[in-house]
Amino acid sequence: MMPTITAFDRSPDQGRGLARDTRVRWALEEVGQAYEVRYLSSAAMKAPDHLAIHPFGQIPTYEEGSLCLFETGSIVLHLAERHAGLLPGDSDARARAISWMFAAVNTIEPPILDLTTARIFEADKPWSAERLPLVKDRVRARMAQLSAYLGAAEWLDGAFSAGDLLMVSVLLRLRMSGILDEYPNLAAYVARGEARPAYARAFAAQFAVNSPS
Ligand code: GTB
Repeated sequence: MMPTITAFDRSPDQGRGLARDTRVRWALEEVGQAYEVRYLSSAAMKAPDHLAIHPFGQIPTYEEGSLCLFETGSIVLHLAERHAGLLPGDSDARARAISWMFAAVNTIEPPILDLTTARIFEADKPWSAERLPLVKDRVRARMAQLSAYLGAAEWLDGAFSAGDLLMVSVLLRLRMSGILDEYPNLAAYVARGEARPAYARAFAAQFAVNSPS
């Protein structure tokens, strides 16, 4: 059965691939699963039909027959468990890859989101300039740890996995701040992720809908 995901009818990022449907599209492309997209306006995201499948009224969601999922971590894990290619066969390596999935969305993404909030949504607050260096330092602290762990490795734990897919997707959001480039091995890691044909297909699919015309 062909799954259906939801996405912004027009992403505010104008096709830069930062909205979270891109990571779900990427996982679908990695495993070779065709999919459909239902595009939603901001109002439609908060309407009862959508709230019935996403309690927080957000995108993306994933529907496959009677199964409805929300949260990108859980959607990518579902795809990785049902299809070959995103999790190792060895059970210990699989558990480690899942740890990296959680690390991406639970440990690395929150300070990056906080930075986005500080740079964009709180920029006009009187305390913004004073707070921003603290927020950047928290991001840099995590980046330094991740950079030290990755070292010269190609991926986080052996072969490319769903852990890398989520980690690259999260790190991509740092690029605009300039902080990603302060860690050349992380910048190269993100570039390796973006160079994967499946990522290119996912990016192109969302770009076709969101790019300014
Ligand atoms: N934890 C959830 C998950 O991982 O699925 C978070 C989902 C989420 O934040 N979805 C956002 C959303 O639906 C879209 S991706 N927001 C609408 C709302 O909450 O009402 C976040 C996002 C939005 C815009 C940009 N951008 O313009 O660059 C980037 C990312």
